[in-house]
Amino acid sequence: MVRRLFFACWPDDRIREQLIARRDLIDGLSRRRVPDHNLHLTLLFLGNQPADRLKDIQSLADDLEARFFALELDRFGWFQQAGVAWLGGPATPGASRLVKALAAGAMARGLVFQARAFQPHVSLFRQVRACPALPVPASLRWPISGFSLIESIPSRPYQVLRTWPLSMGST
Ligand code: 2AM
Repeated sequence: MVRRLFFACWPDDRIREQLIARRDLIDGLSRRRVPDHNLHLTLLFLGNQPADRLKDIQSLADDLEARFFALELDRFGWFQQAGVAWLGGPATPGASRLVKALAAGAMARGLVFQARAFQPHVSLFRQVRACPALPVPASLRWPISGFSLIESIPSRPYQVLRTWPLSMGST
């Protein structure tokens, strides 16, 4: 049995509202709007993993020491090939460190996954075949005080399996 898993920043209600407001600015790009309850920012996509590796996957997050950071989501974009329209921003050092540490922990445990370059984004619409010029949104500052392990099950809302806090001390 396999489970489709990824680590992500999961929005609280305030950030979700802000994401929805920005998604509304580009409404109608396609009929596949990402539902409110699925909005997230992927840190590391693990994909299908043997179910019996779930404990190892959690232990890699348990062992990780990472600090609070913030993301600035200040632009809309479009991944043409994937047909995804998104809200995103630059990869800050704190975010990149966390992604690297997650990937290193996954590799150290022998997990097989396809690492993609980290490009912070929240997917807003899928199946966007053509994209008009997009507006410039008001920048959204998203303080990231934790990260979550998420499971994707077809036709169901993403499930937050567990959340780990990030430490608040200065670097
Ligand atoms: P996307 O939103 O840009 O499509 C669940 O599928 C999450 O994992 C989505 O945020 C998705 O990104 C991301 N994802 C899916 N396949 C991926 C891959 N091969 N590499 C990195 N992220 C992936």
